[in-house]
Amino acid sequence: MPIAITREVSPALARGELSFLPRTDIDLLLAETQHRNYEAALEACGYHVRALPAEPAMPDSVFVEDAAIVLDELAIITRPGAQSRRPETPSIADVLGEYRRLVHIEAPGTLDGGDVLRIGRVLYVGNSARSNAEGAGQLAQLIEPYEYEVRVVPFRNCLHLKTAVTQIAPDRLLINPEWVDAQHFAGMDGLHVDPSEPHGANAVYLDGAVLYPASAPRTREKLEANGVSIIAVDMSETEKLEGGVTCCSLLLDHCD
Ligand code: CIR
Repeated sequence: MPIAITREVSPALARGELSFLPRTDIDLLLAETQHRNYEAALEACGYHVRALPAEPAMPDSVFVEDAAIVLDELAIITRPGAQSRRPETPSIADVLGEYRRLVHIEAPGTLDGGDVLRIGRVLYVGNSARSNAEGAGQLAQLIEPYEYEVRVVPFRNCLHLKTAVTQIAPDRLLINPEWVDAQHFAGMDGLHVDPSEPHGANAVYLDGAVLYPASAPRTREKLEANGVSIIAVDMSETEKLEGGVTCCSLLLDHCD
């Protein structure tokens, strides 16, 4: 059965890192309810959810995606670019070690999982304030024996590469063309977000459906008109901390 690793919302969520958005009030109870609904949506899609306990001293720890990159053959434990987030990785390594061989990004490399978009055997790595060239280089060396390759992608004006682009079908991306250029993704067709929904490019591509934020209804209409089946989730509170739908889980699709 496929597994989704999640972590309960930290009571300190409101003190999380912010790079591009102004700080606004967080409704913690609502954030917890929304997170449970997100987990329920993953369960409805066939995932067994393993929810780690909340970490009161780690405000951004609900965003488990940044702590690791999971491939079928191994998992890479990252070294997050924000110092405040580095304590998040050991507990993720503990649980991932039950399912995968583990390797680690080491200093001075930095890498956030949100900057890594895997399409087949290619891992596109965003060149960001969180993920440096050393981190991307280490990742390339660690996965090369398994016949994966890394391609570094420049982007602008948002936190992570996957804020700007994610996969929604075998050969199709959902993309904000203001933040990343489609030409970096050879062989992929790009569907543009509605210009009024710049954060609408972050979607979780599941078998047969796409988990998608309720905050981007116009882009959702466009997706549905293009035959994409949507499971909508309201993530308004974690979105205030620059998190999207990909950020709150690590998905392990092959768990024999
Ligand atoms: C941060 O700045 O690190 C958090 N406030 C948000 C992380 C979102 N993670 C992601 O997009 N993968």
